[in-house]
Amino acid sequence: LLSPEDHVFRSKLPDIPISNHLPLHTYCFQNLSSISDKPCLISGSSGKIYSFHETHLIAQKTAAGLSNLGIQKGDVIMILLQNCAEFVFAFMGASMIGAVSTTANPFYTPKEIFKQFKAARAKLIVTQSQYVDKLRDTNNDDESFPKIGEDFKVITIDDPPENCLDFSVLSEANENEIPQVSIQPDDPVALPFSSGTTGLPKGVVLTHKSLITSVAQQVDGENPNLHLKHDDVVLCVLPLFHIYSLNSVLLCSLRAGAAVLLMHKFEIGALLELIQRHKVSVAAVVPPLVLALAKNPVVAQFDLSSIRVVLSGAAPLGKELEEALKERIPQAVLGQGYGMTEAGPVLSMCLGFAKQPFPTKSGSCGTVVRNAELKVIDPETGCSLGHNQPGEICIRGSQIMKGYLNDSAATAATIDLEGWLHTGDIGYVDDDGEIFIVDRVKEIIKFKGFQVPPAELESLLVSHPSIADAAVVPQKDEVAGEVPVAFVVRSNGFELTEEAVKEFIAKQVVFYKRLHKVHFVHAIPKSPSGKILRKDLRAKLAAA
Ligand code: AYL
Repeated sequence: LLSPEDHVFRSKLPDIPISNHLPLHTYCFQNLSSISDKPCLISGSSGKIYSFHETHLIAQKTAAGLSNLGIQKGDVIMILLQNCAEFVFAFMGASMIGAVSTTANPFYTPKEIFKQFKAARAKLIVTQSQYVDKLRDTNNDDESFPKIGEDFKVITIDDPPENCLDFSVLSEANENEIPQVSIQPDDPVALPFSSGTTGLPKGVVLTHKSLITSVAQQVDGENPNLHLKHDDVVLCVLPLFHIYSLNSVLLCSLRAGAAVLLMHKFEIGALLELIQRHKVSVAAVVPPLVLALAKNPVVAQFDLSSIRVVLSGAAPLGKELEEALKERIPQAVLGQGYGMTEAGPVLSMCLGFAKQPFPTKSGSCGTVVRNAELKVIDPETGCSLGHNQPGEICIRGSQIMKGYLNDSAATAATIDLEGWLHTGDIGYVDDDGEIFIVDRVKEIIKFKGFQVPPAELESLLVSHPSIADAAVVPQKDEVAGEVPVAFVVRSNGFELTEEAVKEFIAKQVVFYKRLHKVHFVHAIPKSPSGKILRKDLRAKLAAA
């Protein structure tokens, strides 16, 4: 499968055997007997602690409960929750009966939730009572939401509103009633949504095998790339509905026997207080959080000496910011992980986090994970490049997605015939094997690590009667990294203000997809084949 001319980069760590023939839950709880009484989940808000034994048992009960409600192998449930223990029980419980979890942002608008719910063909939603109103069909003018209780079931983790069920129907079921199912390595277990290199959000099929491989690449082996210990307390403030936190925080901690401190939302004071109180030792963050930790004066009032590892990922981290945080938390190793939902998600991770660490450079996104191959290709010719030459990063290994849900064309455009997944990121590998990302050739805009798919905003914009054409591109932003801005062509003779356009979008999308600026233009630059010339628009912004 390897073309002889391919230049392939590998980890400095040797390949290891990976138990990716197991179901994900079996793998994650494989060491249960030796850590049974240790804290597994700590609720930041209530202080409640679930041991590994309890977490496993409640997940089993939840599995039985889901089955009692008619959920079968291959069925999809939607988890629409902020971080909480029930998220973990629902996800692991679904895995135990061969069901699949699609995770979504509870701040999504009804329209956004409905789209994902429908595309995933979910049968049940686990959520909080405050979000149930969004699931009622009165919210959708164009398409009607299926009916709660009739077409799908809704479980709430707090007092259930009308036609909804209490989470106890899951968590208090009889664990002996879990149906016997045979789970194959290639069966799906998670279905996050991502727009990938182009277009609208698509379901990313992650199998038991892909997630086990990814977790093992991080935390398994004699010298794990990300060394998590039994006495570690891992901060889980990033949302579990995003694959970064789900994989690198939750699944990795479960496997390694580390405790997970769950915070349902980010608030700097509460965060610092919890780090101090629970002696957080490993913190997974995104660049805007690094900014807060490095620059906010309130940080000086707290004891952060327990932190030994800070992992930043999901968006580029500025070198200066990295240096600034190092000054504040000098005892910690600060490094990056680089991931993409479709890649399972982790492509590379800082080798300074290893049990026997390697020296690393600031600004690097780490080294390709073990048991995987990475290459850098010339975007024009497709030829692989050697050290220090920037090109499109491609990855191959058992961790990558099986494909997009019901979209073989998009899958074929992302994973080539030789099994290489093309990331749409431009980067290079230096002489020490460290990866540096320098640009992005794909459309996606990253607001604080969240995906903003331009195609989604463009299709909303052109649905407006006074808009003839539109394009959305990223603009650099100090705090968020990037923000979406629009170029809009008004329909002949129509009056339309910037405020009206912003407002029109704002009421249809989650907060981070809101437009920060609207430029009215006479035409959108396009290639002869009709593709928006995004580079030209980005250049226009940079010049302004
Ligand atoms: P998605 N530096 C620069 N860009 C990054 C980085 C990074 N460290 N990490 C991710 N990106 C960008 O699907 C890049 O453009 O997954 C990439 O293609 O929401 C895109 O974000 C993917 O966005 C980890 C660490 C998971 C990171 C992740 C990232 C998941 C984000 C697990 O341990």
